[in-house]
Amino acid sequence: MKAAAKNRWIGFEKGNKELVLRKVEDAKDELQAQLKMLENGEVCVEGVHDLKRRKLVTKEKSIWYSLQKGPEFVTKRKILATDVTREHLKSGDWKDLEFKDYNYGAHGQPIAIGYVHSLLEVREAIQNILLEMGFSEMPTNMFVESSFWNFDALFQPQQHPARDSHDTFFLRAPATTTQLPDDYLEKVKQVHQSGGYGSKGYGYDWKRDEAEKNLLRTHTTAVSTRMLYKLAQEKPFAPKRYYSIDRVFRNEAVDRTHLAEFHHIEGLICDYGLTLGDLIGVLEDFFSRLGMSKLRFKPAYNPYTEPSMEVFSYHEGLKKWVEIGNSGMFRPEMLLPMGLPEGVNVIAWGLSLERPTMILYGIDNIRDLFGPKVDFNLIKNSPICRLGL
Ligand code: FB9
Repeated sequence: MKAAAKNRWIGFEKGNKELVLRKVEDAKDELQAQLKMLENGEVCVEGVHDLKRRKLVTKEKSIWYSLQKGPEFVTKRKILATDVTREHLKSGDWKDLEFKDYNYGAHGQPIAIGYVHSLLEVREAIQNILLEMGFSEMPTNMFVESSFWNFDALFQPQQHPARDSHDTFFLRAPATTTQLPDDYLEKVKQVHQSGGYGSKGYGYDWKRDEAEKNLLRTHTTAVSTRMLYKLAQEKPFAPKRYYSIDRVFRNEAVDRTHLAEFHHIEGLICDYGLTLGDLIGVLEDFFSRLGMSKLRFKPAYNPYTEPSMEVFSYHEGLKKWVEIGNSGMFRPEMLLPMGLPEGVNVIAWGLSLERPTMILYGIDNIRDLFGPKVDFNLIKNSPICRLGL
């Protein structure tokens, strides 16, 4: 009824639903017709949608392929020879052999070779830059250090927050050291307690047993103190350029860019009359060899350097200013108790090895680069480091 009404075959009188009126002489049953066409394999496109809606038809997709013999069609595959073997030569059937074309694009057999960890690639590049700049490496083979060389000798006060176990890994055994140079230690105690050398010191009660506590070094600046103290004992004084690149340990929260250990890169120059200008100059020289030319310097604070500066470089790839290190002039309260001559200054700077490696190799998470979760494919496929080249 509804369909008939819809197809205007029938109609109703106004207000009298009971009476059905004939509207057309002969009702052409479109639907019927379409179903017939379908049976004969003809499709009337405009009707299909309606037939589908009425679930009278379903659409099925079938793909047909017609196969013809190709120009190379053979019934027995011809094995193309790839080598002329002794047998071929002996049998003489090499004459009618057909050879496979050379595939010049073929990859060679993967050769099982060792892969240099990208950190070591960058380490070597930075080491070569420092050697070219006349620096010589400091011995950094002692991860365990005393609080004395790691903090006190750097004029870092004993109640400084970095000196508690929240930031520093202290050793349970051997918990303390006994090998500290007494006379020098006395001078360090004095400068902490009551100053000298133009400084008023910190004015607190300095404790030897605090300085004797063993820890995992928090920076390779601990090695710089040892080397500067040793240099101060060598008379006459000779200017020196030293560098260190090795692991340091900090009890820090691990996140995308921080682990509880990283590689600290440090450079220092010890000579008469060095100024902040000399420091800026050597920083520009060093970082320009690392491909970072546009530098900015921001005043900063370190317990052992005054003045101190954070160093920033505009990174074209990242389109932003990146903090690329820290630097400063070692305080007289650190240098003079060592016995370095008046007028000798030490300019120094530091950065990490992980940060440049992550940026140069596009590594987002430090865990992929260093530690138990290193992604070996990342190491295998890492291109050689072209720094300073
Ligand atoms: O490496 C750092 N940034 C960096 C360096 C190079 C780089 O190269 C890219 C190819 C372009 C990119 C980034 N930083 C130092 C800056 C920051 O990452 C900082 O957030 C993290 N710092 C570490 C310490 O974190 C607790 C990096 C590490 C660092 C900081 C300071 C020193 C050493 C390492 C120092 C020092 C110092 C100061 C005065 C005298 C002597 C030593």
